[in-house]
Amino acid sequence: SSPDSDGCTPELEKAGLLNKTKIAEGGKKLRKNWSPSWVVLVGNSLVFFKDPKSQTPSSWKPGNSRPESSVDLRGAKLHWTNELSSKKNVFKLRTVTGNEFLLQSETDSLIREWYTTIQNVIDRLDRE
Ligand code: I3S
Repeated sequence: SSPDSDGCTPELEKAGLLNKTKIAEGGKKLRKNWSPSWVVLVGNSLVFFKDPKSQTPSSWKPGNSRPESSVDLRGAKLHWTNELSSKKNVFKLRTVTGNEFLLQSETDSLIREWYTTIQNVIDRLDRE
């Protein structure tokens, strides 16, 4: 059986290293500050961890490490953007509470996978 045969642990959808910056908090614009972040998509949340070097896909669990922040994906919006950064492969994530993040990877296929996987979770939550 799977390690979560009781179904009490939310499903780990995806984990990996992305460049991240928060650009708004509650609708208020913030100064950009890009940094690498270990990003974990689990259940209805996108969870950010600070120190990518100490993270592995199995170390996201509560108690194993402390998330920097966590984003509720219910009602969130994703948009590819060429205007908000000079970097390539950037999309914006906006939460219902008006928090906005840019996520980026130099690897086209990788950032497309993240976009699709996060959008699938948002779509699933929209149908609930
Ligand atoms: O939107 P901006 O102001 O061009 O964003 C750049 C700044 O955040 C810059 O930091 P300083 O304001 O301390 O110079 C960053 O180093 C750049 O990476 C930001 O631009 P990009 O195009 O990389 O998102």
